[in-house]
Amino acid sequence: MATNQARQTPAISPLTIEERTGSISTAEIISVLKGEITALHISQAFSTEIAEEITAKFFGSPGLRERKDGVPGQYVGASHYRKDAATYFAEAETARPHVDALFGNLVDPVRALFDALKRELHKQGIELRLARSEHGQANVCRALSWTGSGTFSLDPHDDVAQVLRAGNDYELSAVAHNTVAALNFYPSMSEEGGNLRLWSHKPTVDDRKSQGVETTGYPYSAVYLKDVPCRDIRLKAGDIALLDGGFVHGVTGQAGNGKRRVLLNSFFGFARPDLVLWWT
Ligand SMILES: O=C(O)CCC(=O)C(=O)O
Ligand SMILES: [Fe+2]
Repeated sequence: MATNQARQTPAISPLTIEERTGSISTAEIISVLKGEITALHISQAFSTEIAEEITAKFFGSPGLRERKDGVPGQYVGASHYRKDAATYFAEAETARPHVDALFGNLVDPVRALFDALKRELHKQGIELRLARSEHGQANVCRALSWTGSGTFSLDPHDDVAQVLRAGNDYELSAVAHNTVAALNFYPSMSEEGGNLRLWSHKPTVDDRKSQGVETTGYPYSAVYLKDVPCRDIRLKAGDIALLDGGFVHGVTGQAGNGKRRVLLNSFFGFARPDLVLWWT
């Protein structure tokens, strides 16, 4: 029997969002990783100087590319989305000098967070490391600027489908059964819009099948999400957002005639009780 897409009713899961100003702590990161809270928004989490350096280096990067995988955007770095492990890790190796160059000679705040989390998890008997294969290893982050126009500059999606369907040649597939945490640093923000919108819904495999997004988790239609409550996280340059990527989320349309929205993104999660993997 063919499934009627509009008839599949999304189950509602409550959102727990914490928002504050200051420095992110490893305890907060671990609470998202363990699925205790849905999202964390830290305002003014890193300096304007670093934000401006990353933004300038991103737009001037010789490694800046247009996405060609059906998601409108520009990027520096590598995305595992819709790629086999050999292709992804080879791209990660090639892109590494460009990712490293985004920070100029300033200290990379994503790596600083990674190192702090690694130390804390180590104390708890848990290893944190970059995902790897015989073809290479993941980078600490990738940089992105979405170029979709209309209601969303990045359409509603979840980050789990791409992990679940990453394929057996990826060690990170195991993380899909736990929380896939998505970490975003925002070096630049459009004057209006560009909000991170979260819907009160964590799609199952059946939900994805009904929407024809089983392997990608992208994009969920307006009809499907129509009766699902949502909340917007309003972002500024210098903010960090950390979320459970299993919840449907997207980026609202952007306006204003100046600044482009840029983020640094990474994913991480438990592959085993004693191992957390990190990738992009
Ligand atoms: O740009 C954002 O705020 C969200 C990015 C995102 O959801 C993703 O890269 O999967
Ligand atoms: Fe996402």
